[in-house]
Amino acid sequence: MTYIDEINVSSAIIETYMNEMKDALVNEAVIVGGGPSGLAAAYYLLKEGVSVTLIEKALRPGGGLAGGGMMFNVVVVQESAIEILKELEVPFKKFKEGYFTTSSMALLGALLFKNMKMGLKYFNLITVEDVMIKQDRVVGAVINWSSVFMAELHVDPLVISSKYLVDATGHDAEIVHMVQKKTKHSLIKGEGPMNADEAEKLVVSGTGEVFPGLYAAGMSVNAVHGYPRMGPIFGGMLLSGKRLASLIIKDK
Ligand code: 48F
Repeated sequence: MTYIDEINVSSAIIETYMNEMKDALVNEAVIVGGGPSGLAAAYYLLKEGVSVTLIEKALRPGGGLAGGGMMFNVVVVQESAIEILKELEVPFKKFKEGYFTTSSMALLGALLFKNMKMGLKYFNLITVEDVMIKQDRVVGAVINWSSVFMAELHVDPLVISSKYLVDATGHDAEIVHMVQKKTKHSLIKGEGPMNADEAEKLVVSGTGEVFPGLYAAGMSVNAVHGYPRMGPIFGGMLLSGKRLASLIIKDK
């Protein structure tokens, strides 16, 4: 039996993490937000061999997926996205014609596990606080420890580069807001009221490039275009991530 030396444990963590972070300085795709759309986009990009770095400001992954609907950790998925659940090997049940339910934990677990197996570079507890724009194109993300913001410290950030930066930050479309503020281009209309049927279609059709080098997926799409919200039906989030990946792959 190997004697367990605490210094070796610390050293293993520091060295491994720093090597992974160094590996993530120059990137093809950087996804901001580890909610359902960001995780689905990562899955379909990785599947096609695109390297992906995902930055998540929270401790735990999943964004709004983990809490299901009003903390009932069940989500509804419609017929058009059932193929994705099958592909991810997520168990689901038919509720009635066109409506299926699954555990938000099973969906989150499957997305994360499959992504990590394919080499996703996932960094939690890091916040994207700004973007790098050169020659009118978004070319990177400005990052800092989330704890810096929580403690209201004044600490300068670091930068990672991106060929494709994806705003998957949810209802607030935080990254598009940053680009709007810095470029003075009007990019955000603001999310509309609840209308699940419309919102689920529009979130998919509206997914795409918002500014050169910057893409929107998931709820940030609806915030950008002024589309409605949809509540705890998640097929649109998965399909938006899938569409985002196909657009980036086409553009490569
Ligand atoms: O909110 P979120 O789950 O976004 P989404 O993928 O899915 C929306 C649904 O959960 C739900 C819905 C669908 O029925 O309406 O709300 O569009 O995940 C967004 C993630 O982005 C992280 C945040 O912590 C969350 O996990 N995030 C937000 N801003 C930043 C960020 C930032 N500046 N830097 C890093 N992560």
